Amino acid sequence: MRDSFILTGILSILLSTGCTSFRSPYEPKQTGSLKGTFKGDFTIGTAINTDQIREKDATGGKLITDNFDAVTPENIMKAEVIHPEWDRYDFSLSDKLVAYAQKNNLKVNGHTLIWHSQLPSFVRRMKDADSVRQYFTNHIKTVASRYDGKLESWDVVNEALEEDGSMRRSIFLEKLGDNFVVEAFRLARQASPNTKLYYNDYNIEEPAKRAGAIRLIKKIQDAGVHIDGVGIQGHWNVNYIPLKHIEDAIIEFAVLGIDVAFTELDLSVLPNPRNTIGADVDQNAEYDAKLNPYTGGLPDSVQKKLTVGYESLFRLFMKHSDKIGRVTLWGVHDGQSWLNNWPVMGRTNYPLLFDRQLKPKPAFYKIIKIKENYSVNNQSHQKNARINQ
Ligand code: 9MR
Repeated sequence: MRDSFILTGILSILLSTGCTSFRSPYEPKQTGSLKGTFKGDFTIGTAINTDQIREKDATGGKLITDNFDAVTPENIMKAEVIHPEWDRYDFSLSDKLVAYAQKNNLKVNGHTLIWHSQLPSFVRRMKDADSVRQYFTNHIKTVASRYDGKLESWDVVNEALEEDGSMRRSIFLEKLGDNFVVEAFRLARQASPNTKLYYNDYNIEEPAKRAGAIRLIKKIQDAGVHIDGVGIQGHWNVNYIPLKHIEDAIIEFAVLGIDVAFTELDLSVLPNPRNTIGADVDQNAEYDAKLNPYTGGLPDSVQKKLTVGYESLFRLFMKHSDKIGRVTLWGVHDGQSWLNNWPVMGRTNYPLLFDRQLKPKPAFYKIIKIKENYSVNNQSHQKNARINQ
């Protein structure tokens, strides 16, 4: 009984993570690619994992280079991977990523220099402020300078805010004080003057946290320190996509004179047991079959919700494309998504534009259509305007 329970668990993790051998080939679509569709509007990117950087999957590789013009490493540039010990850095995978991107004409967004999560254990054990400061300075200088000009952008600081807009209680706030974000940008600019610098966070479209982000960005600017943009992560649920807040955030951030990017877009279709929003990686809950209702496939009604969700978001992105530099999806296909394992391990989620077989979903076709219609409407609008002159 216990064995069969373990076997079911392993199988569901394998299925949800996309370890399936029955993948049919990705075929280039007559209908167009994502990057071709949004050329001239904004860069379109995806997060990629180690196997994708190592080019283990030829079909998936073609899908990436056909559809995206930018990539963000999902995990391999995080401190615990790139800087595992006090005096040892491991650039093997990030160098490979840069080479892969150069070969395929992809821009790279570095993710991320300073984040309270996924810190190496030697940092987590630090007790005194001097050690933390030394780590912080060395880490930014060493990593950012190695890739100066080779990356399009850096998420310099990730998730430094609480939901109420105050500074998150992290090791950096505790040991370095609330100027650490300004300091991180100052160091990153010195080390990497040819790479754009972003502040990145989830839920910063929500009013209180947005106000906190605006305060933080103004603080950086008032200190005379360079910042290029803000990344709204965009981890939403098909039942909660706060369009009005997102639009207000785009407008208010753009007023600060910086670029707005959507950096980690995905739409969960599964219930969140704690009913919270966002992407706090420390949240988790016990597995319960009731929380995993679509193991046999996505019902049409939910597929429609997903399509409508993506459609309304891309309509908004098009409306504000003059303020938006990049839209990045957090993963290439459903099998790869972190949402199969957060906040509950081993579920089957469907948050992206390509399914586990790498097949484009209805949402993919819909957003390509929006752009086609958008262009036609805009042309006839302009034509009418000329006729009325
Ligand atoms: O997708 C990432 C997942 O594979 C990792 O296990 C997780 C652990 O920290 O981080 C995920 O990516 C996060 C990103 O780095 C920052 N914003 C929230 C993302 C989803 O948790």
